[in-house]
Amino acid sequence: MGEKADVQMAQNPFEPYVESLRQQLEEQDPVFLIGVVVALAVVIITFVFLKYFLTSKTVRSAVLLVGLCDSGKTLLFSRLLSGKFKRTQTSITDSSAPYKAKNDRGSTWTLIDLPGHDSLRPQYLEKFKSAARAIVFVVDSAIFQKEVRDVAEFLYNLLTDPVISRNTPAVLVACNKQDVTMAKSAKLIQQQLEKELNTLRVTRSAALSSQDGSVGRSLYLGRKGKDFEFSQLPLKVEFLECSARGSKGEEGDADVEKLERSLAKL
Ligand SMILES: Nc1nc2c(ncn2[C@@H]2O[C@H](COP(=O)(O)OP(=O)(O)O)[C@@H](O)[C@H]2O)c(=O)[nH]1
Ligand SMILES: [Mg+2]
Repeated sequence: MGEKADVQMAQNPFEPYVESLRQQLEEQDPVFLIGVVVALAVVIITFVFLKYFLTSKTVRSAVLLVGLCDSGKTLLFSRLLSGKFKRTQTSITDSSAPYKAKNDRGSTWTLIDLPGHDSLRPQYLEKFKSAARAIVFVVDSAIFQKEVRDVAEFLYNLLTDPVISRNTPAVLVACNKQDVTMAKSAKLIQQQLEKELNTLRVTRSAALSSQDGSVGRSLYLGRKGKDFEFSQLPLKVEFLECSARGSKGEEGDADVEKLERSLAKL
């Protein structure tokens, strides 16, 4: 019996190496061994987490239409889905439908029209923000001058939201109603919003710190000590012009090509 084992040992060419490795390991400091095990564990856990985060990103497939009341979200919603003009009613609930992006991959997003009314907005945003792959922020360019304050506040709340700044969905600012003669251009709207957000972030963080004495919870928008620009944000903010109504009125096509192109790139 003992002879048999000896023969087997002699046959295994790796046996001497394994044996010396075992001896070396035994000579090592146990702290070193624990270190090796911990390092391996950390690497494995990192991989599992990475995989989890990457897959959870692909799960996010909602495209949210948000914006103040009457900015044209519901009309954009039906234009993107069917191309048809619809007389809209004030929406009090959300509606959603699958939207096929115009790209080769044939990506399908869930387009969600959120009600714009002030009292309903937070609860619906809360419901869908974690699923957002992109947020289409619709602005009424025709009366932008009058609404700039409200638009900036809404955008500020969106951009400083902890879930949104963690998930970093693409934000597409759709400067709608470009068919109206007095409509402001996307460039001008961007500049005005940057100016407005620049002051808003100072007043907001000051108000917060005087309230509870800490600024830890709130997120400071952009870079400190520099004038605010959208390019400072961790998420991509893109400004584009569109007209859900279109220049030819209700019978004609909408002018939403730029928006469709951006949605195809998501
Ligand atoms: N002139 C013009 N009117 C628009 C445009 N988009 C929407 N509207 C009108 O603006 C009003 C509000 O649109 P709606 O889609 O209900 O806005 P919502 O409250 O954001 O859903 C409706 O009377 C639309 O016909 C546009 O691009 N140009
Ligand atoms: Mg609506």
